Amino acid sequence: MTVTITAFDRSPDGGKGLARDTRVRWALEEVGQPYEVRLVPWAEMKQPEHLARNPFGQIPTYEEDGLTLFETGSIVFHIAERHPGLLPADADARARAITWIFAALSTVEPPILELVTTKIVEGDKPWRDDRLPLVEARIRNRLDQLTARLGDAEWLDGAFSAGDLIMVSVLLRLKPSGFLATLPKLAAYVARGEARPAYQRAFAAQLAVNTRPADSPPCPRPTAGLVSAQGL
Ligand code: GTB
Repeated sequence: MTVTITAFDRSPDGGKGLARDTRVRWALEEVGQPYEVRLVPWAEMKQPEHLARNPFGQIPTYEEDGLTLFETGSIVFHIAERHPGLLPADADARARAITWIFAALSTVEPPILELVTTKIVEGDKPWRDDRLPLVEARIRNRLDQLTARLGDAEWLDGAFSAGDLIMVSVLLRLKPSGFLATLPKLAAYVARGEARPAYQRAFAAQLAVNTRPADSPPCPRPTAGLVSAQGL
């Protein structure tokens, strides 16, 4: 089976691992599935070739023997369904782990993305200063609720699962904001995720892409060049 994902040719974060291909890389590393990476330059993200993979012209996408997927949650869920290691065998435990994928993406991540929007995208707008405390309060509320549920457990529901993978990935986006520093249990949860060897490999692979020399050959057109995940 050949798996190919897409990633930014150069991520705006310069390799901090915040672009969402890191989540997919992490899932593939957890299950031991080798993969190739198709680097998509900005100029090509909204071109027909990439829109055929993702109608919104975004990364990451996932291609596997004729199947093309987009949306990180769906991709990670698919990987977890096809390989052992990211979802429990017990049907109820599996349903709960899947619930955490949805909770991370639809309940925890939205206010975190609002923070990025308020601070960066709308940073020069007149409403920024009024809006920021409201957004921060919404995040704090979610993090307090999550902390209460996590308690002293290592992971959200028994063994590490795709739900934890997505939740840790979502929370990593908060690192620069200082929120996690005020919530030691949640910070330790995120640190446990980051310490996993599979995360480390995923992070290193995206870092290599995003820190390759500026004068390295330009990314070839997607159909022409598949770059090995380990090869960069
Ligand atoms: N819901 C989709 C999913 O989960 O797959 C969202 C995908 C998405 O937002 N993709 C972004 C993208 O392609 C990259 S990850 N953006 C280009 C576009 O929309 O035209 C989001 C992201 C980008 C950059 C940083 N960064 O530099 O810190 C962090 C996260």
